[in-house]
Amino acid sequence: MNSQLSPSAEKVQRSLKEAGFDFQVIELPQTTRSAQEAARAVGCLVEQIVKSLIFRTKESNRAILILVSGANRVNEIKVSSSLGEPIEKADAEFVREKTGFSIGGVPPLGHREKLETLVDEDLLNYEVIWAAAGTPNAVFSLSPQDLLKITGGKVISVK
Ligand code: 5CA
Repeated sequence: MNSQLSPSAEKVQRSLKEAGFDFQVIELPQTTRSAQEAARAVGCLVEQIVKSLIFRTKESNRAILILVSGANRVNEIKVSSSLGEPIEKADAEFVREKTGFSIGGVPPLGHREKLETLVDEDLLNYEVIWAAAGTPNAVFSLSPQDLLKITGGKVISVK
């Protein structure tokens, strides 16, 4: 099973296993590049899709991973004030450098370095949510509680 995962999706599957979780990464024929597309591909609400967004702290140049419900937009002012430092959306190169993955497939775990992680409280409204798994057509499903376990993320209001 899953012997045909592409290398980036396989990397995520391995990270999940190493963290002690059984979640099955699946690669779909359809694109899951955006939250809308992922929701359509797996047949769930867009709110159940986990967007793994990388922000950059403007002063200390750190990467912050914000896991956002697919329908929400990050309020940068609000998150900045909770971090005590302004943030901005990272560019594609910074994302690749910090995570080892390309935009559209960035997973919530398995990054090159351990990232400080914030989790949108709205994701806790659903029993099952879906996250990207390394490529623009790879995903896996889990509960919001397990998302907190695998990421060590802190729940906040982001929108
Ligand atoms: N696979 C899907 C759903 S699981 C996914 O990865 N969605 S995502 O929202 O986490 O990733 C796409 C996000 O990347 C977009 O919402 C957008 O915020 C960001 N993005 C897209 N293009 C760029 C770009 N050129 N520079 C910086 N960020 C970008």
